[in-house]
Amino acid sequence: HAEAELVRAAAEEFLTLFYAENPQAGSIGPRMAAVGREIDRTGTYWHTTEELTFGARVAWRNNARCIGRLYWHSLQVRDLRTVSGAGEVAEHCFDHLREAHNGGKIRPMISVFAPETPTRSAPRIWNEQLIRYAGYEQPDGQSLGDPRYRAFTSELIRRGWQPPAIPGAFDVLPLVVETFEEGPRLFQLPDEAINEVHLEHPELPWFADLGLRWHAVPVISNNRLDIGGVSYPAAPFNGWYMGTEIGARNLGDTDRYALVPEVAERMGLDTSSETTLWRDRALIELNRAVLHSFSAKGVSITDHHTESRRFLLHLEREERAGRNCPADWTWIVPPLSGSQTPVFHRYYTTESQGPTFTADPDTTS
Ligand code: HEM
Ligand code: NRG
Repeated sequence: HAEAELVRAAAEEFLTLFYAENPQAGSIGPRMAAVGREIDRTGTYWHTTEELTFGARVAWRNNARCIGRLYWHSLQVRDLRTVSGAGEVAEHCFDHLREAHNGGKIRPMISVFAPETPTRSAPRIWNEQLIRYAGYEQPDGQSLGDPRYRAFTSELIRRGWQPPAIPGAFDVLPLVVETFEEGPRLFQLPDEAINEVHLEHPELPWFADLGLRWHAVPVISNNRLDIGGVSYPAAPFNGWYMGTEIGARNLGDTDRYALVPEVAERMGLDTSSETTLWRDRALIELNRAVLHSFSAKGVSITDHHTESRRFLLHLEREERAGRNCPADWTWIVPPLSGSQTPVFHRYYTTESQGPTFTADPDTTS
């Protein structure tokens, strides 16, 4: 029927790409026939480990929002497709955090859990990332923690999560794994899985007293991985941070930690007029603190100038390989000093191609 025909067409397109880019895999004919029969019988098919690995790497290579794609070929793929119980999924996510952190030398990695099939629904991770900080609205109306996760935090509390006795600005939320059989279940992260960097500034001694920190590894867990007609809703992946993600956006945005006014005040800047550019100056020091602290602790991080150059190198390589490389200007250009980076001064093609990552909307917000 219609559904199976869509799977068949997507499978054919993917296998054609796989065999074109992997000549050592031999000829496509027998595999295409076998996949066709498997789809006839079951409505879906099981990727070989090589196909899964290639598919995940190409989904990264295809993501128009990611500036870090130069290293797409180095992605390590953990094949966890036989894992579908909530407790097991959670345990493997914690292992992922440890393995990806790798003592600070972060390894780009993806854990692929059971696929969606016509007879069995796949596990799902509710959290946007494996590590996220709780957001609270306090009785006096003030916000504590990460405001972005206020609704999610309330939902978790409603479902039985107990925040620390004294709530803080950086309380790690539990992981929610939902399966058809078990429904949504909450799992507290073990301490060893949570690696964080306390923020200090290379020249401003008072900066450390702000008590700021951030987690070392961003593991995005709400993106669906689609490869050749097979969908993997739970496929958390990570690379390392670009400093601006933390220093400019997470800590700087007015609807996030909104730290610019406080930093400006501690710096003794003249905030009486916008024309002193006190916001810009404070934001720069926040970002210097992030890059400095991660480097000092030996945790992989990159700055937006270096990453922009690498991205253009990636584009050149893709072009030379005869491939289309979609990019979304509004996501690629860094939120700080955009025009000082080469990625600002040009346009990109945007048409999307599979395999893909797709951001699922938050389950609760
Ligand atoms: C988005 C950098 C690795 C897939 C982004 C963004 C940055 C970035 C700066 C924009 C984020 C934002 O504005 O919120 C990097 C760096 C990496 C890396 C420095 C280091 C290796 C990876 C890996 C994957 C990946 C390993 C997947 C296998 C994505 C996707 C998005 C994204 C899907 C869009 C996320 C969304 O829609 O919210 N990346 N990335 N990236 N990256 Fe990467
Ligand atoms: N801005 C988000 C993370 C988005 C993806 N960034 C990466 N991805 N670097 C934040 O937590 O600030 N990655 O896979 O490395």
